[in-house]
Amino acid sequence: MSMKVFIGIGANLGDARATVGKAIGTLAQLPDTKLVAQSALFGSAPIDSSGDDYVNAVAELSTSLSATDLLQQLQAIELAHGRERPYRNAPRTLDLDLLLYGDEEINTADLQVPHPRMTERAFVLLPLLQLVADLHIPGKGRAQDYVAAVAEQRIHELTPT
Ligand code: PH2
Ligand code: MG
Ligand code: MG
Repeated sequence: MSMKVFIGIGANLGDARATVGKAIGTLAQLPDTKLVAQSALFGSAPIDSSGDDYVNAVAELSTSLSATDLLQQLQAIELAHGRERPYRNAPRTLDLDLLLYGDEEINTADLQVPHPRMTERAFVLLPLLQLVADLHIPGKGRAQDYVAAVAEQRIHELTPT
């Protein structure tokens, strides 16, 4: 069965903008998966992190991969882009977060879906809402209802090249 899935994409090391573009292309080629839509790219100040501004985006996929298989694929793509994890929230060449997997709530040691911090972050909410204005987040309610609380976070849509 195909699941509607949303992936949060972030990068703030190296040519972040190019990396995010390439990552979306790679997501589109995952087995048993289609790229349905992609948000604009956004520039955003690091939240609980350091270094340069991030480039962020969200991709919508339709996939018959299980959440676990998809997570493994995402981690493989991160590694292929030179991702290292020296410490929590360290600057990164590429971060791919499984935000939503259909309307499932998953709580295992390796995977929590919906992503536990997604409603606290403008760099997730704004691109997501571009794709689905009336998005409902399992266990949390309307995504739009969380936007006012993140209004102080610095973020802007990047102009297409
Ligand atoms: N990712 C983090 C921590 N902080 N800040 C911004 N602006 N964008 C991110 O993608 C990001 C972050 C942890 O994954
Ligand atoms: Mg992340
Ligand atoms: Mg991550």
